[in-house]
Amino acid sequence: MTASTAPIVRLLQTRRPLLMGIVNVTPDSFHDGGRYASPEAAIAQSRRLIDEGADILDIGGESTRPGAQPVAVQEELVRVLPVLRALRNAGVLLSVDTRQPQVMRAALAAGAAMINDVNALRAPGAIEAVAETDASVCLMHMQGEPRTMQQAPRYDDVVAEVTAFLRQRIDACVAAGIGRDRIVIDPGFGFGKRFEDNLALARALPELARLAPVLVGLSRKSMIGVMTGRASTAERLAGSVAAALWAARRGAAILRVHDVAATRDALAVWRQLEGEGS
Ligand code: 7PJ
Repeated sequence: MTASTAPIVRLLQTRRPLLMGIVNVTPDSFHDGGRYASPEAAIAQSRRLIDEGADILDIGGESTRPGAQPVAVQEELVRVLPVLRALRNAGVLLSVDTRQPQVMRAALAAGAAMINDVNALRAPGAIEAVAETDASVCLMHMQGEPRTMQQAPRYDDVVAEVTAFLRQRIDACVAAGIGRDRIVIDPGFGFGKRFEDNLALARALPELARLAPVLVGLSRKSMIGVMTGRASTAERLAGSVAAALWAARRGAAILRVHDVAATRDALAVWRQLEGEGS
């Protein structure tokens, strides 16, 4: 496959934004931790998200919510690989949410077409694991690491710092042989960010989108809780859909969501009201 036909780019040429459905094969993720912890439950949830219209599934075996403890590579593999194997011919692009080069390699060999790394391929060996394949990658900004990142996030100029970081990570990937058309970026809402940092980054989406296609993950996050006064993630659906629409209108290329059907319906209505067809 040549770089110009990288699957994510091909998909983005046909539809924007793409919907990425979240599949957490974990006991402890912030919204649905434990609900799909067995491979069987995760596979069933994946099939539901495909039926709802997901373009991409993002399969994760390690929770990166604030305070989460790291997971052993072996455990991550046991969680993620059966799901990938079951879905490799399901007709959607499969992404794996991992920070571990060993997991990246195994996942790509098992049929994943994209690596979603909240650590932006900074682990030793991570860039090489992706560069040696034709997979796409999402490079996310995070200040600190999940266990402690929300304790005291601080920035002098959050937009400038996140932009500089993402630009530097894009350059590192390109230098290692990952074509620009395989790269997606993400400001990392909630990853070592205060409420006001998240807001500033959301408002900077059009600027960020000039660097590379932008993936936006706001679904059910605490920022939505703050804006709606909804303490429980279960009550943040409407707020999350509003945020997804808003992000889509400001250039988000991929929306990472728990609720594919609701987000898709909202986008369809918005588009047709705007006179853009469906
Ligand atoms: C994100 C993510 C995000 C990307 C998580 C959750 C929390 N990856 N992984 N962007 N969030 N790229 O499931 O919402 O915002 S874990």
